[in-house]
Amino acid sequence: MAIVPLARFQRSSSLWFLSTGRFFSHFFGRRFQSTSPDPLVNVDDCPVNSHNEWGHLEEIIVGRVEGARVPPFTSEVKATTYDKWWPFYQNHAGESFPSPHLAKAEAEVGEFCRVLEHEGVTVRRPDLQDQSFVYSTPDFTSSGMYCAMPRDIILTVGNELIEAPMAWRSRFFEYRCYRSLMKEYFQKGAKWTTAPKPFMSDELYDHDYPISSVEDRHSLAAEGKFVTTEFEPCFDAADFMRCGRDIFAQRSQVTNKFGIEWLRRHLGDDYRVHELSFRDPNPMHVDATLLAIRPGIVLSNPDRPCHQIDIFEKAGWKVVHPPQPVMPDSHPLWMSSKWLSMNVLMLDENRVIVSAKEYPIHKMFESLGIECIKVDLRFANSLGGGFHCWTADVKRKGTLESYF
Ligand code: DAV
Repeated sequence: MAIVPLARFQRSSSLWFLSTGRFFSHFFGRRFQSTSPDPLVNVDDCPVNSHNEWGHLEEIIVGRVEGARVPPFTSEVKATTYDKWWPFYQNHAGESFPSPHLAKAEAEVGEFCRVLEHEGVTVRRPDLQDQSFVYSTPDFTSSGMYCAMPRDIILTVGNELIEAPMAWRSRFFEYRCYRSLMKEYFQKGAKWTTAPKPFMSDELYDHDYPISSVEDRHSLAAEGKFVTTEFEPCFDAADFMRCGRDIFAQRSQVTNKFGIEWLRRHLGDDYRVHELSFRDPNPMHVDATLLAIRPGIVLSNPDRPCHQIDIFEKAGWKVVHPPQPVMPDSHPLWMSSKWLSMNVLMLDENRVIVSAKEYPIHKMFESLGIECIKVDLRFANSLGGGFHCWTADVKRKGTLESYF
């Protein structure tokens, strides 16, 4: 539905109510339009527009490998990483991730960008900043990490870019890498919001939280206990899955209820923000656990059943369990599980960018009538993300719709 420069109509025509989507939204309670920060900017031309995970992709931000550093081994890093990697963090905090590995990752991400461009997608990249810089706030001292995973920090909701209030101290200044892009998109008509920046003081963390055994973590997660407290809002954008008017959120190690409530109130009545939970001892980012790939189909990690999957089933959605990943144990994954196999990027409802070596999941997509575009991102996976994590939506075709 076309979006007209509303402010101009308001000034010049008493027929604006009938002439615009406001007529429809008034009677049907659905959002067919948004306002622009500059009334002279026509939001039809807004460079930012993405309501879901599957609309035809036109523009995307892809993260960068260069300069990635091992974060300090803080409570929140300990709680969200596997114990086999704890000595790696203890011994290499503040150093570069191994350079030969990063060189291979950079080549893979470069190829990923070329494939996207070949498919007609405009690719944008963040600015680099020196991640070795040690900073102090009134509450803590840390060095940085990277700007590899835009999905964690940028939540795109319609014409709005929201900078997420992430919970890792090593990510406190990560937003700076995206400011050139944010300013540019704002100038061209996007809405730009930064969620309340957390202090990240000691009160935000349960410093006694990390428990090494998986069983202990299961019971803690089931009791709703995580390394982050409810001291102040925090969330990573990757803990939210967008399906038009319905947005699904996960309370995780880095996203608290305060953060989910902040987003719910910020988005207002046009959206329903649902909180989901999973049988997962270590939840962090929902996009290797649950991922909607087109209207009516959601991928659900078979190792992490969703306690509220009936929301999808009752709405007639098909719940598809992807096959087990085939990544060898020998390949280092410093920040994630092997389930990056389902962390895919939809180019549209019928085409997916998927890991070249994850053969079983190719068959699954093909059986759903979805064409696989195979790209190898294994070395880049080591930094904690697949195709979905390595990107943030800027523009997809489509309008705000309801699928539930
Ligand atoms: O292992 O499920 C994947 C996403 C991290 N950004 C995991 C985490």
